[in-house]
Amino acid sequence: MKFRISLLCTLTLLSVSSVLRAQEVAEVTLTADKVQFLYDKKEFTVKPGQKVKVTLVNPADSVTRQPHNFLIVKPGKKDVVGMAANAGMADPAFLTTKQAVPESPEILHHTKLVQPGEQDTIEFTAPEEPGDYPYLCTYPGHWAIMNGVMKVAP
Ligand SMILES: [Cu+2]
Repeated sequence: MKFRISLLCTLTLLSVSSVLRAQEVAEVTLTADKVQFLYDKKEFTVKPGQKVKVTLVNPADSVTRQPHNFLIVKPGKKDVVGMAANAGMADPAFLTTKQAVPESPEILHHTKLVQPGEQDTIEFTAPEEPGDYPYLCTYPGHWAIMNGVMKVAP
């Protein structure tokens, strides 16, 4: 009887650990360029429904002193969100309270506006739907070149 219970426990632990492996967190660090408006990665890949941890690092630079952020948006919506960011400049709170994040239903997740020498980490669950999910920096004027793609693929 004791043997059977311990076997059952072992089997349960084994299945739990294989589930955990499948749900391994995808940890991604994006570092902004010190001078140009660029991330150091143009793409990264995660699995559908996977837990994802993204850290945006903004290296200090005494010359540019440039803040950046990181937004993931729905497939095909990079330009719409980028244009909304350009329009956001009319709002005095855009670069402060709003962290340069425009109001748009196309935005899935975002960091705060990361100042030089700082970093921010966000955690989210990847979409279940495979596809190319654009990411971009919505500090005005950056998004057209400061962007990339999070690929969701099984
Ligand atoms: Cu930027």
